Amino acid sequence: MKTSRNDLRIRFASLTTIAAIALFVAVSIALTMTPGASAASHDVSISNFAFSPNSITIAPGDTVTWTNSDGTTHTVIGSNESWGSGNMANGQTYTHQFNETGDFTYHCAIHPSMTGVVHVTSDGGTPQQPHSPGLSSSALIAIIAAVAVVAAVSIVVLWRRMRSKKA
Ligand SMILES: [Cu+2]
Repeated sequence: MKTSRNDLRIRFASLTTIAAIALFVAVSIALTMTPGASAASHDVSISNFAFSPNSITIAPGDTVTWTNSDGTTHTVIGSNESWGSGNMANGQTYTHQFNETGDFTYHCAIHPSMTGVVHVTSDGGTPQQPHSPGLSSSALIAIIAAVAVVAAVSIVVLWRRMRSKKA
């Protein structure tokens, strides 16, 4: 009796551990493989009457922060005027999030010769990673769900066995 109960306890413990590890691995894989999981922030400095860099490539959802490092007041205004800052004195910043892909040219409203462009591309300008097997997110969700269900069922079955043995 004692040995069998201990035996069950060991089996229960190892199964729980295995299930937990499997779940952890599945979630880790899913997180590393989910593209664009983290939005990046980019900095553009305004100095010597120029945007630096005056051309950047980012991914959708990324933000760009312009900082006026000149003693002169500048602005950042999109060419279509749908986005942009007000007057920026020295040290002031303006941040804009770009959610759609495209080329967004902009300039300084006070000094129109100051121009720049933000390229928003799906790969954010980084060379496409050799994205292993290319599992779709729905497939990943299915795998995670399956692992979770198997783990839960195993735990419940073993728990019940343990209780019935006890009784
Ligand atoms: Cu300016």
